[in-house]
Formats: sequence, structure tokens, C-alpha cells
Amino acid sequence: MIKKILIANRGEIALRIIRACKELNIKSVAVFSEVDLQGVWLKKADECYPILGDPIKAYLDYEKIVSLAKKADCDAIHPGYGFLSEDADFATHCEKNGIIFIGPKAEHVALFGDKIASKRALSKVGVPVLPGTDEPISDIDEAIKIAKEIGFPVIIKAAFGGGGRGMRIVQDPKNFKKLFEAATKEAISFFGKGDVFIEKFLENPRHIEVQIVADSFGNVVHLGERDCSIQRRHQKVIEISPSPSLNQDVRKEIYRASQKAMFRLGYESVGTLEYLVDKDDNFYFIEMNTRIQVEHTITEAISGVDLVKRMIEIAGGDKLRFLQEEIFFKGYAIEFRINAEDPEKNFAPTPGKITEYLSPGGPGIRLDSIAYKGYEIPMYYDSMISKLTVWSLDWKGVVNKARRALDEFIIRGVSSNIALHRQIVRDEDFINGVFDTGYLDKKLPNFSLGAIDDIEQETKKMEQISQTIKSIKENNLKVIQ
Ligand code: MV4
Repeated sequence: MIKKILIANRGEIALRIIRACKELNIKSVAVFSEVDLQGVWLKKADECYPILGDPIKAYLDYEKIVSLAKKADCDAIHPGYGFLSEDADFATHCEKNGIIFIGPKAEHVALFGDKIASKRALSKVGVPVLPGTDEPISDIDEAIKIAKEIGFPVIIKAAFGGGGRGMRIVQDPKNFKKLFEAATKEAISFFGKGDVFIEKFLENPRHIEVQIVADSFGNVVHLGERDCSIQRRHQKVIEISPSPSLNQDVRKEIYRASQKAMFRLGYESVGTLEYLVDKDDNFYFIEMNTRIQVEHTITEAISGVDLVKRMIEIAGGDKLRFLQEEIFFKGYAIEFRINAEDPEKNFAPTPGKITEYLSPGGPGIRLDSIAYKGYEIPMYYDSMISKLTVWSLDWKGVVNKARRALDEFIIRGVSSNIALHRQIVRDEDFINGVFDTGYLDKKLPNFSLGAIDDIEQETKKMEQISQTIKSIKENNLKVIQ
């Protein structure tokens, strides 16, 4: 049994993991960089230790982190998402030092870090993948030959890539050489490895992912899918579960294929299979995430499963406490990522002090947030400061509730993407559940994203009220009490 966990992360996910620890009666240890002293999660952890020096390197310094875990008498480390969460060397380093890495086996972290190897492994156990090369390719003439066989357009992807880096779409064979070289160069500079592969390119697919939770006894359960099509520059903005546009037969098939594949591979922990879905509802596996994801909250909302708690128990050697037959999905959930950024300045991050803060609440609202009045958002990390998860019994209901919740949400001092979210939940296509990965780029020019004058409206309303009270008093009017 795990008794004490070090959290190798910061922000809302550190807080989320601390909350899970408390509910499991596990002690939590936070580590923090020089610029994170104001972090609200530090107040909630049982112990906190600083990692001095470069704020960016702090949460990546795994020798230091494992040494702190040992000194603080922790039996496990939770990596959260980002940072060290998908670093197989880190998982191995934990193991070597007698610390449990809360995640999959190091061999699976390594396997799924390689997109070519992932595709090969999943294809072998019956999951559909897009036509393309099943090995890295470096010979340009051969690459063009294969691209012609697949048929243009094709996409060149970095094997160890992410965030859209090292990726190039090729519409015309005459641009192939130039784009192939650019992809390889970018892959080397961002990921240290230049391996690339080629794949048939799908125009504006939907991005659907399946959540898996699996224990070390071979029990594999799926927890439904998330529609992550609403993205900007490969950053997810809104995620939805279940997908409002997926056909029920296809849904069943994508679950069955995912579950079977993870069983056959002996996968353990939480994990997500990412798929592209075309207009005819054909689905193709593209990559696997071996971490707890940002958007896990919507799966928790419709399934009732606490993914972080179950992930910790599985790492401690416990059996999964439910079977597939005991899981029932209820309603719809949407997650809105609230970022401190300026949509009018090309979404540039806006670090700085939050001067006013009012959070939404009420039935069906969940907030995973580190924001508070007075908090100074540091400039060194991701701009996401809050996640608003909204749940309701049906799609129309969840959209209405989201509109209400977003209207309640006030953050001042720094600009945020709340205005963007307010526009999306009023967009007819969104309301009708019609969106794919091309949605946001298409809609952005039509949205007005300036700071909303809700402060002006509020002031006007309050002035009116005090005017009314004044005139009642002046005229000595009787009012019904
Ligand atoms: C694709 C694709 C179309 N065809 N692969 C993969 C990682 C994710 N961040 C984007 N990915 C895509 N992979 C094939 N074979 C479309 C995307 C994609 C995308 C590509 C270019 C520009 C914007 C995009 C937005 C969402 C998805």
C-alpha cells in the first residue's frame, strides 16, 4: 500500500493529485520552483520542498526529485501530465531507486513514446491505422515513391513528436523534398531525434480518444470517449464526453478494439488511445497517451470513476474495483480550458496579477483551478489556470448550463479566453454538435473576443438600484415588503 506520494508537478494537476491523496489517506509532498511560492496547491500538501534554480528545469530535474522523494520517505511519485510524465528514463530511474512510478510500466512508456512503434503494435492487435510507412524513413526518393503509392495528400510526422512539431502536410509531390527536410530538421531540433514517417492525410477529421483504465491483473475497462476536435494550433481548447456526433455502432467498435488491444499488450494504469475519425465514421488509431490527461475530468463526470484515485491504487498493486458491466455512462460533460492569454494578441500568454476573481458554481459545475484574487501567474509555464467542467443529463442541457457558468466566471487583471468560450457556446454549429478539427480556425474570424464590458453592465445595474432606493426614500413611498 502506498502511504506517501511526491507530486512531480505544479498547478491545477498538483492540486487534483493532492485531493486524491487526501481521500485515500495518503500523505502528499509537493516540490516547487522559485516562482511558484504563491501556488495554492502548496497550502494543501502535507509537506513542500523547494527546487532552486531555473524555474523551467525545476519540474524536470528527476535526479533531484527522486532524491527528495527518498529523503521525505515517499514510496511513490505521481508525475501528473507534461514534464516527466512520459519520460521512460524517469520511470526507470524511480524503479531503480525503489520508488513506485505512478503510471504504466517503463517499457510501455517507451513503446508509446514512439509513434511508429505504437502504430505497429496496435495494428498487430487488430486496431485500424492509416496507410503509411511502418518504419522511419530517411531516403527521400523512397519516401516519394511510398507517398505516391499512398496517394496525395500525405502527412509527414516526427516519430517522437508532439504538439504539431515536426509535422508537414504535403498536397503536391513537387513540394515533398522541401517539406520532408523541414519536418526532419524540426524533429531533430525539438526532440533530438529526426525519425519521421509518412501517413495518408485526412482533411478535417474529428479527434476522438478512448479512456482506458487497466490493473496489473489483466482487467481492462474503457471509460468511454472524449471528442477533442476543438483545438487551436494543436492545443485542445474544449473537450466533450460523449462525442455528440459519433455513431453508436462505431462507438461500440472503437471501445471494443481499444479494450482488446490494451489487454493483448498487457497495459497497466490509465491510458488514452487517440483516433482520427473521418466523415464516414471510419476510425484510425494515431497515438497513445500513457499519462493522466488534462481532460480526464469529463470522463469522471459521466462515469463516476475517480481516475486519479484508481491510478494510484493500481500503481500500489490493487485490483480494479469495478468490471466493465458495472460502468454506466450518464449525461454529457464539457471541459473548458481557461487560459491566461490574449485572444486579440494571437493568444499570447498574459502572466501577471489577478485583480478580481469570481468563480461559477451551482449544480453540475466542477472547477479545477489555481486562480484566486491576488495570484500572480508566473510567465514560465503553461497559461492554463483553470478547468471548468460542466455536466448535465443531455446535450442541450449541458450547453445551456455552460453558457450560464461561463457568464458567471469573472477574471480581471489579466486577459483570458473566457470571452472565446462564451462565443463558442452561442455558436449554432457548436450547439448542434457539428464540429471537427477545422472548427476553431474557421470560426475565429467571426468571433468577437475583446474584454467583455460586464463590469460596466454590473455598475449600471447597481446605479439603477441605488437610484430607485433613493427616490423611494425622497418621496416617502410605501413599498410592499
Ligand atoms: C493527422 C491529421 C490528418 N491526417 N494525421 C496529429 C496530432 C495532432 N496534434 C494533430 N494531428 C493530426 N494528424 C493524418 N494522417 C490531422 C491532424 C490534425 C491537424 C493537422 C494539421 C493542422 C491542424 C490539425 C488539427 C487537428 C488535427
